Amino acid sequence: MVLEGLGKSLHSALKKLFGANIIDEDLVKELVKDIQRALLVADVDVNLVMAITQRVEEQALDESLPRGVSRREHIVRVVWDALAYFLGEKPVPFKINPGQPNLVMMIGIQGSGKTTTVGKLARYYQKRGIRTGVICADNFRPGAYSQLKQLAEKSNVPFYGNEDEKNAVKLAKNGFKYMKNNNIELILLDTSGRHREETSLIKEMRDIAKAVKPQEIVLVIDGTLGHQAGVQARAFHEATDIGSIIITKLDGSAKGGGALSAVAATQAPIKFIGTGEGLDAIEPFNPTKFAGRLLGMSDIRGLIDKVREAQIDVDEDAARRLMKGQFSLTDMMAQLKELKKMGPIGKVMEMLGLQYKLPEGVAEVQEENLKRFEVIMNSMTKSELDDPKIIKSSRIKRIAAGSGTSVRDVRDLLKQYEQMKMMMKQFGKSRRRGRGGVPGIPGLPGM
Ligand SMILES: Nc1nc2c(ncn2[C@@H]2O[C@H](COP(=O)(O)OP(=O)(O)OP(=O)(O)O)[C@@H](O)[C@H]2O)c(=O)[nH]1
Ligand SMILES: [Mg+2]
Repeated sequence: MVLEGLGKSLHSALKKLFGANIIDEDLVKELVKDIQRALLVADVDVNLVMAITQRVEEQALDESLPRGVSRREHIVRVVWDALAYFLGEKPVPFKINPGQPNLVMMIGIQGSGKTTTVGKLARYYQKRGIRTGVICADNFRPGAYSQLKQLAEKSNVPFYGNEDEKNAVKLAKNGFKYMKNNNIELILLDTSGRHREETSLIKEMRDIAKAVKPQEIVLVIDGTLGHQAGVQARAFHEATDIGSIIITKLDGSAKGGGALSAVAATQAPIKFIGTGEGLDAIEPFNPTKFAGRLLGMSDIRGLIDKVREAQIDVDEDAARRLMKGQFSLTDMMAQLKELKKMGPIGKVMEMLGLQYKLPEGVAEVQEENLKRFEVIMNSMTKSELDDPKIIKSSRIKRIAAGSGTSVRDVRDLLKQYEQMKMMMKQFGKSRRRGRGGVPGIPGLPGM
């Protein structure tokens, strides 16, 4: 995954939130510290880190919760929004006029990933039905021609290059002509990376751009630069108003968070990110989605809806009794109903990113079962409901007959009860040992 380290630590910060019993100022402070630590390790600029977490701190305990939104949901959303905000604006794809030659030119310092990115983009757009071609205007590095030629062949896109031509501007012009003659809609121009710094890079960009008038100029930045990437991005963004950015090597780089946030801070639009050496390792950059992925939640709406649906006012007394193992059949029924409300519980857990497996049987509370249990319980006395231990075989027979069910049905109910009681006891114990209960399952001890 992209930025695995950052994702993991942000995710575990949020997990704490879901596992906590009380959400107060101390917890938010702890959350903020965890987020700060995670961002700093990902090489996010200190000032940005402070700005992000200040936003979280200010809004997390905001008194006015929107109607129907719980504190937990609210905090998740605040963190998510803060990250997305600092990762940039809405996604902006390349503007490609169909049927026209659209020239997109790549620039970037040595080894930033231009040629690889041209290869990836060619494949990406070709697959989406846009006639795409690539031009090698790198007359500087000896291997450049064959590198791009091979990439083009792999994706079956037209290639233009000329190893004997030493003039980059001429290469670009001839290539453009060639592509136009072949009715290519998206023409990707690869340039040389002889530059070590921004000024010489920008000069060459101007020379070539003057000659071929690209529709868009893309600065390719190496994500392993961390927040230093911001310097390049800023110089570039100031020099052109048709510029966008692609950040490469975000796979496995501990510093990618720094590069992303620093570049976003310059307001230059980040259009794609490179996430590997392979030809398919490129994806459009969408700040909101990306922030969600970093938090380990791919779908914030889905998550919030689920959490909301599942939100239950927990009766504190009942919870306390449950944890002491004082657990009646009536309590069980209430719990089963709450569990059912959450829908497929595994899904909820997955969305919260928690790998917790409920004991078998508990998760699969079927509508039918619930109804049958209710019918059976209606034939029980109050003392039987409160203390099912006293239900031995003669009582079982009586209850089965009275409720029109079978002895086996009654035993099933009692079995389910025993299982659940055991589970409650275990949660109670693990909580006392400080491991928390079932994080995030409202209605079960552990909230
Ligand atoms: N892991 C990883 N490696 C990448 C990515 N993009 C490019 N690379 C690698 O980075 C190295 C340089 O990539 P190139 O595409 O040749 O870079 P360039 O900017 O064209 O280099 P010059 O033409 O010499 O300026 C190659 O080894 C690529 O495989 C990426 O997203 N992830
Ligand atoms: Mg190259």
